[in-house]
Amino acid sequence: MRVDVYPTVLNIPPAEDLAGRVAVVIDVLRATTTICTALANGADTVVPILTPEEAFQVAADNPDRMFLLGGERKAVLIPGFNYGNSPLEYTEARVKGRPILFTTTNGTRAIRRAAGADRVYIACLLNAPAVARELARLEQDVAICCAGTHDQFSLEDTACAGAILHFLAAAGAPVETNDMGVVARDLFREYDGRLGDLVHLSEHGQRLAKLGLQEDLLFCAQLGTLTILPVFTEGQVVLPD
Ligand code: 3SL
Ligand code: MG
Repeated sequence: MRVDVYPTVLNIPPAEDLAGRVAVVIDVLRATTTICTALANGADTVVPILTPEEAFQVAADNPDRMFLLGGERKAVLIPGFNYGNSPLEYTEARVKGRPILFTTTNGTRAIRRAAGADRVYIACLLNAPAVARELARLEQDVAICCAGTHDQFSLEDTACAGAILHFLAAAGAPVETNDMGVVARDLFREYDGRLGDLVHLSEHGQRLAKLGLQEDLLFCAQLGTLTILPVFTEGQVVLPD
């Protein structure tokens, strides 16, 4: 199977190039980690939305759905939203059974751009080994779509892509990859066992640390704590039955 890695939202192939492939979207800091955490804690669905204005509109048009509004701009809570983009905010007590409208700077854009693939998985370090096992089972070609930060390569998303390639190899899957995939796999292997260091070293990690969000960095750097496989389908991220 062929597993190519794309480093930023801008590099995500157009829908016609994703057709026939499985996509995996990654934004370790912090959108996909937060989405996975919310769903693991029982959120009904997470709807990736491109702008705060659109989120307010969808909530106003569907008062019966009782949507929660979550996300960030410049890494902080959007005025009028219920929660920001810290996975630690999405506790079971707050999200169980609730649908969430979610908008972030890079992550939700990446999810929406990957929509042309046959199936779109949402991944982060927490569920990377589980996603790799699922890809090995499917034996279909894969596009690993990193969100990156403001259209630039990011260490943490690339390492997570590398983790998926590493665990695919561990599962015995014969994988061909592109140059970005080779870099990603080597980066993960270099930092395996000290992903917290890598996340702290990353540019965006340092930005979040300056905002006092060190706990988020530690949380997002955990490897393999979840086995869920969220999929983006019909405009929303859900856990399949
Ligand atoms: O860009 C995004 O999608 C966010 O996850 C970035 S932040 O970590 O909330 O700043
Ligand atoms: Mg990010």
